[in-house]
Amino acid sequence: MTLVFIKLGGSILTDKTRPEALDEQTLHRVIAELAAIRAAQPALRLMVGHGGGSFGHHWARRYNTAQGISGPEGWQGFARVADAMARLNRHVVGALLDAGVPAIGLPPSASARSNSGALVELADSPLDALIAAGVVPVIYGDVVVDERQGCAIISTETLFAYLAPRLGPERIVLVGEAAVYTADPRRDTAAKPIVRIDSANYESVLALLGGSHGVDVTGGMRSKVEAMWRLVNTLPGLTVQIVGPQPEPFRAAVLGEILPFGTTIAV
Ligand code: IP8
Repeated sequence: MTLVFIKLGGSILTDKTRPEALDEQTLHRVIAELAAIRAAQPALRLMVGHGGGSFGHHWARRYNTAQGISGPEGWQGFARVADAMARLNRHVVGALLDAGVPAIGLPPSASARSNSGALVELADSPLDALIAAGVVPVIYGDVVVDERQGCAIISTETLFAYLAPRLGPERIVLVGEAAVYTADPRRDTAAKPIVRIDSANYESVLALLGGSHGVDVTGGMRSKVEAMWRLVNTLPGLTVQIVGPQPEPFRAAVLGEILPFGTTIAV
């Protein structure tokens, strides 16, 4: 049984420059592809995670939620971020159900705990049981209760990094930017995709990476690459693919085919 974790990035599901703006067309296109892959490969097990885009990041920025509870409005901000993320989750789960996929949204904030922003607890046994049954759990970057700072924001990549040793995926597919680039492709026409990140080039790639486009309180591409690099180094055999949402790269990444597009992170 092959398990694949798939992150649908907030940048493809939403317009990150406008608060709570869902990109319905992209959502439905990606979900239709996912449903087709699942129908063609009934033995494949999937867990979906999604980012915050202009739902969670908008409110988190407004209340400074990633830094913890800092003022009288802190818990209101915490609740607003959770509410917005649950709303985005309903859209993703609804699209999966409409496409015939038995999907269930599970809010990480219901069972997670962190310490100074580091995730220390998250219920994994319901996920394990659901995945084994062929159900597709849909988790997401969320607020969590934090032992020291009151609350924190945990990104989808951090949830995946916590769950990967416990659930044993073969691949992690991060769907968003088409690849990791040598420079910001929006600003620099000479930017080139980096096909593979491994021990030969990891340090030099990291030196090239900055933040992300739009509102992102969890760090952008650099922190994603760092987190995924740590993970592939601790879990032999795991590969991470970074691809865009177009059907061909998306399908190839989920099925683990050799990719002529995107970036592979592997040791
Ligand atoms: O977009 C953070 O998740 P990410 C979501 O996966 C929130 O980094 C709550 C802002």
